Amino acid sequence: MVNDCVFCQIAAGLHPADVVYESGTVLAFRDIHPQAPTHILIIPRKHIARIADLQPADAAVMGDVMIAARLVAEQIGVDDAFRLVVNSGRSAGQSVFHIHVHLLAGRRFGWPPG
Ligand code: DGP
Repeated sequence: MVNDCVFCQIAAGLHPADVVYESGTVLAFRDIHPQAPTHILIIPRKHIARIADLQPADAAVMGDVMIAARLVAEQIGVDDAFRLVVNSGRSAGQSVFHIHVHLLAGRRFGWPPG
């Protein structure tokens, strides 16, 4: 755990969050600034700052993150249509440096993304 990382704090139960799914390796909770009617963040419990920092040893936990995205989409009834977004690096829009997958649903999404 990285003490000054808010997502590590949420994973440790030290910071409040509206948790919708948890397992030994993954946590999913509602985004505090939703960009769609459904906006959930799926994180590995392990602190990894960015996709750009991933190592081969992280393959299993990142697989767990993607499977959790599918489970959460089913659980909340949006599995017919949803978007997953991962920002890596500040210029790409990343503001919290603990990997998170945004699960967005409940409205139409444009392409290409902004
Ligand atoms: P990104 O810009 O891709 O790094 O997304 C970070 C997201 O995290 C952003 O949509 C807002 C959300 N967020 C930041 N701090 C908190 C928090 O303390 N709790 C929750 N639930 N979401 C947070």
